[in-house]
Amino acid sequence: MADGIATLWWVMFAGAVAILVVVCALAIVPFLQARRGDAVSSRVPRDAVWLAGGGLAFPLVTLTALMLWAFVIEPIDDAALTGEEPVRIAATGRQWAWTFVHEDAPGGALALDGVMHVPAGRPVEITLASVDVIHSFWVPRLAGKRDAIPGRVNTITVRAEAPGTYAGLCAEYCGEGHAFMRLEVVAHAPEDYAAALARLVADAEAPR
Ligand SMILES: [Cu+2]
Repeated sequence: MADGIATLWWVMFAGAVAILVVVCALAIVPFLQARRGDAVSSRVPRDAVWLAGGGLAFPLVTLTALMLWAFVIEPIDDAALTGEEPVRIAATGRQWAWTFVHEDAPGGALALDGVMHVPAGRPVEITLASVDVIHSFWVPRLAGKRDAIPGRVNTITVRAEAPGTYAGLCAEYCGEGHAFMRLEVVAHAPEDYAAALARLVADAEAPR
């Protein structure tokens, strides 16, 4: 989820900065030694040590550690959210809008354009479909992006930790209206969710 992705990003950033600093420091060493008139050959390790250590061992260790972090240790995957019965919402992308069908709404299903209502603190299983081209569902504060592909149904499970409004957008270029293909996730306090859905259903049914 979004927390895991952010943590992974910071770990990679810190690692990249550390490597950059060390490489820059090592690059300066020969110049300093030459300036002091030291015999370079007696101070620095031989080429083979640099090649095996810096060229093979170091990348192998750091990249393996990062891969383990990404795939094993840090569970970014939806699996982190299993175990609790999710709220189900069916999302459909089209040029250029999202429709969200709230399957748990009283009286069947409530379809809303551009806005999705969820309970905070509970997993929400969102199925993603498209009726025309590839779109991508992305709410940065909740999770990574996931594509909505014509002819198949993808699933993403998210959880809003606190009540509030979370902005989202289509993250796959889908035509001239792509930039305006936005969405909102409104998270309600869990105890208010049923009432909020009932209110939305009543609004949708009210004559205009
Ligand atoms: Cu798009």
